[in-house]
Amino acid sequence: MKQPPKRYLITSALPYANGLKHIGHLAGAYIPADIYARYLRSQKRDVVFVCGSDEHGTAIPIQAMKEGTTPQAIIDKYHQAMKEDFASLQISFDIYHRTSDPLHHETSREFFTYLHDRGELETKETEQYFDEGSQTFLADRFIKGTCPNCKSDRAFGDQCESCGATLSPDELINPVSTISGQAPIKKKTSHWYLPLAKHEAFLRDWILVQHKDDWRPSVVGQCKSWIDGGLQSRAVTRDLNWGIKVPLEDAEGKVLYVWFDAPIGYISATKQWAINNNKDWKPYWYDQDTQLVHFIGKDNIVFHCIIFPVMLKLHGNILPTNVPANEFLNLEGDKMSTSRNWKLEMRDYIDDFVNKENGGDQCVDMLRYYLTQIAPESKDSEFTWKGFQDAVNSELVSIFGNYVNRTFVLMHKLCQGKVPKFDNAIADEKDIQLVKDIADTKAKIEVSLEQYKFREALFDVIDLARKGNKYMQEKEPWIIAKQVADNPAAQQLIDNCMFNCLQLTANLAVLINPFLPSTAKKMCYMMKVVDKMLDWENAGKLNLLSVGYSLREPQLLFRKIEDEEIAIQINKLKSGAMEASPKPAEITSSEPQLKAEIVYDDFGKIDLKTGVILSAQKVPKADKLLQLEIDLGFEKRTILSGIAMHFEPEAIIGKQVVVVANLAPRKMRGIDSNGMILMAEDENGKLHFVQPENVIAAGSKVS
Ligand code: B3M
Ligand code: ZN
Repeated sequence: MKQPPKRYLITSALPYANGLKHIGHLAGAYIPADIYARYLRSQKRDVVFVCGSDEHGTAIPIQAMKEGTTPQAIIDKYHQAMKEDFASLQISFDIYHRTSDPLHHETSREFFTYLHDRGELETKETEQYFDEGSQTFLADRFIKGTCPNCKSDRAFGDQCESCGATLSPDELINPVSTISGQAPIKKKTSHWYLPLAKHEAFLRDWILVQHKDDWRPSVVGQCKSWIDGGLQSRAVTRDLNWGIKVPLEDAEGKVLYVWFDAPIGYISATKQWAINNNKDWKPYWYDQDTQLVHFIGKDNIVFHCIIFPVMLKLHGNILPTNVPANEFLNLEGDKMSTSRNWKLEMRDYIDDFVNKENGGDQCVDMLRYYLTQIAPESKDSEFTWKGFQDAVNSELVSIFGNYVNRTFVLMHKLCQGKVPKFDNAIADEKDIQLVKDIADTKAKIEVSLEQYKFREALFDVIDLARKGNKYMQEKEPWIIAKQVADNPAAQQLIDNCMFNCLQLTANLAVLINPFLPSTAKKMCYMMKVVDKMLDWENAGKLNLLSVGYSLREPQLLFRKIEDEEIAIQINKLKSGAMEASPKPAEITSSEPQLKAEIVYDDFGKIDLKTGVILSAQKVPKADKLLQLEIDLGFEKRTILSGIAMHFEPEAIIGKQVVVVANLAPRKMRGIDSNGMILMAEDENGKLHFVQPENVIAAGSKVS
């Protein structure tokens, strides 16, 4: 067997302190790293897990402009908020640092100076856009113009917001400064560059040969296309007044490029951790027997696999052992996007689930569970609220929670709440198989985790609980219990079964611990054992609970997620996105289109009443129709309405509506529709319910 490394340094991408982070980030770079760190800690390995806020780069001053405040206020606010959110979701960083810290500035300047003094950087003079109004060079993001590709005027110097094309400032048609609104001029400026081409041979060998089999294919593939595409020199400095000042005499107004200093943030975080804990940080960055693992999203691959490793090599540091980058997580059928407000922030989940009365730690574990189960390890994956509900209700509740609960209930009922004795003499094949399953599962999970296959590992834990349920179902101790009065010897069959079920429960706690730490803790409480039992070496043992030991009453490990909770979330997501959708710049037709005039009597013939939607369901083979059951106060009606493209059935239950109550019935798809509900259509073609301002009795007259 391969000797494990002496120590591990685990990093999660440093999130920009320019806004709250969403669950896509969480699933990509934080939960997997946390599982890995917890797993290694449970093996008593030497592990340091570092992260922190990325507080430089143009993203920060841009956010400050948006919020009408200073960059400093922005980083202070979001650093604190992100730190809290990670803590709420039990991401167990050993340190959550920040790149505005003086220790980081110093570490980054030292790094730059080291490379500079050894002649590893080159300087180049280029012409860049300069804003005379504010007397500053303009970073790509500060230049706006017309997209050469789609002709939209929502294009920036780095990317077009309309068509997504990657741009350089020179390609923009009619560029203007977003700071002054003026057209910028071109001005000469010089910068320091990291000449990557010089290191091509090293990168080829290190990634494409040495790591071709143990890194994820998508990571190796992306690196290969970068290298094959020709490695350009990368500027490591910028003209900007926010960031780490370039530590040279002739560098007025220049700062280190954010992607130069941010990964160095891993080093400064390690230093700060060492100071806090009275440890030496150096072995973590210099000793070859350290396993350095970067957890990131796929958009950060080039920085962590090409640029930073070159910097590390030149600086004499160790290189990452692996960079398990994840793909993207989509949300309810669409890419997550801050500008379109199509996202689920960690904070939203914390507020709506964790901080609720029926929430707490179990809801943390529910999210951790689902995000691991759908982790985009090899391809993009998708978060849906229905999927979340299913994962919780039919796996955590019905399989894992149910197994543990049944075991406890039965041991209290059939074994007086004490761990019974196992009699080997009457052990059968099923007993032997269960013991084997426990050992096999442990071994399998270890292999998966060492290969960063978290989905698979978690599946195997649940699968073991599934096997436990099956074992218990087949043994039927509750049936045997009926025979004990006539045949006292039958009790031993029950005892054997419950002994195994209990030892399996203890094993499940050890195995689930890296993934769902609160659940494991709760199980320890129920079993009256100390958390030390969760040490990984205990997995596979069958004596974790001693014979005769009395255990507590069971607690529910997971609650169910109700349909209404899901409906509320889907609604929230959709209405949030609606608010963010761009309003048309102008009303196109000047004359509103009106139908021919009517007299009052015409209107008086229409009977309008308020109602409440009692139920809603899709009509088979009719994309647009929902079948609604409406309470009109004096009676209930079935009404078909063409709103299925706009609302999820479960999201509109309980809504007040206005109904044309005396409309002649009409048959559609074989169903009688008795009336019509009124809807308003907005400028984007989206439908809204026409409804009374406040809740009033169903059947109220509308006129
Ligand atoms: N802040 C980009 C990102 O959040 C960047 C990561 C830095 S990791 C050193 O995607
Ligand atoms: Zn475009």
